[in-house]
Amino acid sequence: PRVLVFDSGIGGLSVAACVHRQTPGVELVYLADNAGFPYGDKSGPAVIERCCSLVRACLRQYPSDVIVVACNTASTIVLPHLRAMTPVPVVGVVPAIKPAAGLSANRRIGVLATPATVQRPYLDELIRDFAGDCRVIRLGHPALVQWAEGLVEGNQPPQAEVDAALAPLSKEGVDTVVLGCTHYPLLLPWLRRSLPEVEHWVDSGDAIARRVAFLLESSCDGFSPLMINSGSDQPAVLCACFSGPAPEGIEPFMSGLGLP
Ligand code: DGN
Repeated sequence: PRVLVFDSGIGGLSVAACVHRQTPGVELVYLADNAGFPYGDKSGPAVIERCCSLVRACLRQYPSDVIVVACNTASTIVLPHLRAMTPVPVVGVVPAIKPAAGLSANRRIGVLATPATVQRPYLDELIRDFAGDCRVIRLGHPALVQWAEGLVEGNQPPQAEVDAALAPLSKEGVDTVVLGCTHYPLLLPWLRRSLPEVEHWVDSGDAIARRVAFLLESSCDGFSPLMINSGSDQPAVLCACFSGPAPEGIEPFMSGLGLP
């Protein structure tokens, strides 16, 4: 089986790493639209048009069994359009409000995402439906994705600026933070240093990986993640397709994530 994982840059690799851990025999095709990065400052229709045409082109070259939109910013708007375009099952990412509400002891949750995601009505609905009695503080910061992308070039995020960016969450005393952008798990060491009092950092990678495993089991004849885990030493294949020039540091960066 083959899974297409898609993001505007390297952020979706945090999700691809979870899919790889959960179903190691599956071939992963990673589509990084680094030419279109970042999606956070594009209009909704522009993001929809871009995602649909890139995924269509990528599926032609790499027919896939499941498509993962490993980008919260895109998932808030493109899923119905992709589903109308292809019969291949599409899995999107949403900020993990529900698990965070289950974990927070002091009932104060931070949602860290791109400025576009924090403003979308979709997030209002998730909070209304799943945050329960928790107070939710949203923080959209434009620089965090840029710092995560900089890791590919070997640039370390500036800790003092990360501290300043996260200060509103520290002020509110949140004990749980939702990583509502797939780039942010890549920044965890810096985020933890900024907010050492936070007990739970919650992202959606493992939940997405479980959903992908379930879809593969029901759609691919004879595929069982358990069988592949124990019986196959075939490594997953990772091909990165870039719609612009591939950043030079991408290969060692991918191996750092445990991807071949
Ligand atoms: N990784 C994307 C997300 O989860 O929202 C953000 C990337 C972007 O283009 N802003």
